[in-house]
Amino acid sequence: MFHEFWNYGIVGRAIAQKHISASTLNIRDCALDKHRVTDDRPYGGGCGMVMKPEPLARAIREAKQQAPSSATILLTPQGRPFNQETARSFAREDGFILVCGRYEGIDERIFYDLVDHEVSIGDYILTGGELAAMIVIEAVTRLIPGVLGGEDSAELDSFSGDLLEHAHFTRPPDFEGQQVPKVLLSGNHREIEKWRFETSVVRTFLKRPDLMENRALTRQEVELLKEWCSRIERIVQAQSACGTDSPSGRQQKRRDHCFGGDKPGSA
Ligand code: 4FV
Repeated sequence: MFHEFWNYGIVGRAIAQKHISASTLNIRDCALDKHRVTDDRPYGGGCGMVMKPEPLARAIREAKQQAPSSATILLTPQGRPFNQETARSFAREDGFILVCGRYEGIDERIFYDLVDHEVSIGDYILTGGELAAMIVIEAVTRLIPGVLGGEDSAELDSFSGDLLEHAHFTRPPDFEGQQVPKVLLSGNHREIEKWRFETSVVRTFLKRPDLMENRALTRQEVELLKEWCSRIERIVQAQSACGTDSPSGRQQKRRDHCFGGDKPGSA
């Protein structure tokens, strides 16, 4: 699985340009018995198989010899959720050893002194840790200085700040009758930045409010939300003023890209 991965895309380019080095160690090559067995039935019974401790321990120790300063990370659903912050912290390290399990799991005794961290890419079950390892490697490699050319910098990514990315548009200016927001064609970079900031805030507010609830908001964000609150307040006042809870208002379901509409706050 890694053979292709090491020769493809951002990771392939980063290896070719020597921004990173990467290698794999097959755990089965560390199984010394005639049939090179790496799994066995679980003590206490039950379905599925468990990864045996001996080949895995030998493999991890072999990897630690090759990379003594690297922490050993096991990909497991029981791990700490992997996110951009984790990726940033890993990118600050010299390197890391990723252990990709298979079967129901690995013998618990491996955790005692051979695994430094457990990381999960999400609350779902994979057949093996390989894909999870690739996700971690890709996310971290993008943050290595020099890997992403000038044209796209990781700094602008979603989660690089604490907001989702603004809406993106490219040619044609008219796609099936849908226009690109005029501000983006204005060349007025201050207005464009303002629009992009506001669309990021509204998208985050609507799609991932948790990203705003669990952190201190910036002064700019607070001001914008207050401005929206007062705008919404005015609308509600106006509604109650004309005492109508107009059905038309309700039906009026505005299919609005709400993230791409002309006025950023037109959510
Ligand atoms: C997983 C995850 C994951 C569990 C048993 C491999 C599988 C099998 N790893 N985030 N979610 N691993 O499902 O990291 O050994």
